[in-house]
Amino acid sequence: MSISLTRYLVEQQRAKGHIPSELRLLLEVVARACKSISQAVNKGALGGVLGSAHSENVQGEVQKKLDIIANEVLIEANEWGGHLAAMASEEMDSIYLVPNRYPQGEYLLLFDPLDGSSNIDVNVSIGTIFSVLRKPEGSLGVSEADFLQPGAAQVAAGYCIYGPQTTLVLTVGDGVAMFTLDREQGSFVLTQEDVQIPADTKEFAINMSNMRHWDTPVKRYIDECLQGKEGVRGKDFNMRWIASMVADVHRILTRGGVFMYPWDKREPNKPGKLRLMYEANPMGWIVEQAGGAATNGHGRILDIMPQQLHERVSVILGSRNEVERVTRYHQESA
Ligand code: P6P
Repeated sequence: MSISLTRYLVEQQRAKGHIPSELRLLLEVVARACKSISQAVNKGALGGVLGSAHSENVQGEVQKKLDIIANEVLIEANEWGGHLAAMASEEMDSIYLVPNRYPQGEYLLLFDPLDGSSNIDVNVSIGTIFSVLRKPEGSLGVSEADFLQPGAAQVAAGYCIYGPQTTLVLTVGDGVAMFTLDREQGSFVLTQEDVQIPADTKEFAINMSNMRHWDTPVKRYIDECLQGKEGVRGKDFNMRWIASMVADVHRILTRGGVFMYPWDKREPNKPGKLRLMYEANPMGWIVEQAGGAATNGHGRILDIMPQQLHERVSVILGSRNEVERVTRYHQESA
């Protein structure tokens, strides 16, 4: 007998008590928005939604039409519910305050509405990543500063991967659960709970074309993987790089692995490519909740105190023993 997302959230609240009704509403509304995004993504060329929107986002990246559609779907789905005070998105320079015509809630929602959008036009899995924070007590209005909380302060985090299946992956701090979209019923059905990432792995994910720009500890780690059985690791490694963080992270949650987008010399002033608030923090928490680890090479990602809404960070996450090894190599070379 299948368990729907709603039933799961209600029963988790009854058993554990950390999904108050406002948070449950938020998660159900986000899931419904992901269903709409999945429909738009699945139409592809038939929906006239492929290609560029001929505009740039705050990162200076060309926006795809689906990036903007996904962003609008998430805003419209969430602004009326009374559960949110404001939202922040990779696709918007500044925060989005819930309009005065709607009641304000206690939660802040951050999202990358369609991560991996360079893969949209080539039909490779992409996804929506979201993170939920509480609005700080006492603050009257809402400002960008209210969002600048460490990842450890998240009350919920998740992603939805639009691949051969549309799967919603969620944590509220009590492990990780996966829900697969049943298109006939139009609902997300629980297909895995208590997800566990193996502590060891033989698979690494990194964009090898950047090798000449990497810092010493990353070069050392990857060189050892490439030496295989004959080298210090005593085993052969496999490599994957989908260039869609949601897809690479989903593989790691499913069978282990280590994902790395480290700092490199191309733009020395940038700590990394990926964004802290709505990519590294939600994914880092999900990975930790599944028994893995997530660091920036020096410390736990979830302990980083954000300075800016769209700041970037170096990311090493996945199978705990491998993340600890890469982090140790950074500390030894510091
Ligand atoms: P590169 C997608 O644009 C993204 O933000 C992540 O989803 C992905 O892991 C990374 O960038 C891919 O970057 O430099 O390999 O194209």
